[in-house]
Amino acid sequence: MAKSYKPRKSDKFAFGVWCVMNRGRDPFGVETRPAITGLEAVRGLAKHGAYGFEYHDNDLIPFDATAGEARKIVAELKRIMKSTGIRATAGTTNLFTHPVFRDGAFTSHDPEVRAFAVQKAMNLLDLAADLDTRVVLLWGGREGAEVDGAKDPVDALQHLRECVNFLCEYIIDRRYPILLSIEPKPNEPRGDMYLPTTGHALAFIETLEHPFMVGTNPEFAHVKMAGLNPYHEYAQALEVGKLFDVHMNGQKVGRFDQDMSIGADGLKEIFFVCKLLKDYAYAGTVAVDAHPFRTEIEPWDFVDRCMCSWRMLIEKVDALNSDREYRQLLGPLVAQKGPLAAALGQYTAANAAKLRGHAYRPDKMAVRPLPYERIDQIVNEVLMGVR
Ligand code: GLT
Ligand code: MN
Repeated sequence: MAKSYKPRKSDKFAFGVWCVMNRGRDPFGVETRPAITGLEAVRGLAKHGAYGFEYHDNDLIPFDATAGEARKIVAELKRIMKSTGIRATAGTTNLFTHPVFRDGAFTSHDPEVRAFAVQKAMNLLDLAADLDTRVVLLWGGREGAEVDGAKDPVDALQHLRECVNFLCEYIIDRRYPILLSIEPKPNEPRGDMYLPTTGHALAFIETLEHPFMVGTNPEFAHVKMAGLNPYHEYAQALEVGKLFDVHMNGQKVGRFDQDMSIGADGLKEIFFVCKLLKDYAYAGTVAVDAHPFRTEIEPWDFVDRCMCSWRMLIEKVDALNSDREYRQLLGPLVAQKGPLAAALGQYTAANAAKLRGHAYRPDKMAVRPLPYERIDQIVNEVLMGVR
């Protein structure tokens, strides 16, 4: 790897430990990589220069571990964190693997299943507080449906709201400095999942009792599965101060959840996500949620490559933002001021009269230059390294 693209702590790269632990199993084939434990994954990530790691409760502590076993694992994890400096940047509760969650956790019909899910999430919040994790993700892996005759989505959303409200109160009660982040996904593993996009998550958050405690972490692959534009999705969360984390990867549009490396597909699209985060000084972690190709025997080329690609993207963002021709073309378009722009800023009777009274010339307005072919070509030239 070229030296200048090595990760720096200031890049704030984080990886899901589950990404590194992923063994290449898919619906048609068994594992192609040997098992590694969560602790080994954390150690490896630290060695490869990651700033942080994200974890599920059960990536670190097996579902059926005793309290004593859990204590031992957490003690060892803390030792690794202390000696390497790696941080536990985000945590989450696995509410999708065990068959008890086969028809949802927070959206199950069964109140005992919902209560068990909330208990598991409260335990995860305790662990997160202990590890100084500030963001806890809510990815509703099983929150969805295949059979619309079997579940009313209004009921499901109400159950979900009740559980998230409960967890917010728990965080407040315990005085944990933790924010919750909803990760939207349109489908897979469920036929349809609740809160399928960033917009759905943002609308839902506003209906909570403590909306300020809850944000969202869009995932590049999930946005592309829905056939939407990642730049726009991330922007919508960022614009309202709700971009609490980001999950990055590569993905072909409309496919199953491929979770490929950053840059493996959708280079131009992820370039614009990178530009958004840079342009608006996003301060959170850049978390990779992907897995090595099934053809890999071990995960570390994947880890290095994702961080390297992101750093190259940052370099390209800087190149575009400082490109003279790009600035000359774009500058005048975005910086148009004048009395009409000012009047649009606030409704008053006088401003409405101003807008009404202006002598518009739509035929003239319709032919003002918009040099978008040239702008897009400059972007491509920057990305292809020929400028
Ligand atoms: C799972 C999923 C991810 C979520 C993780 C958090 S687990 O791998 O594909 O997108 O972020 O639970
Ligand atoms: Mn994710």
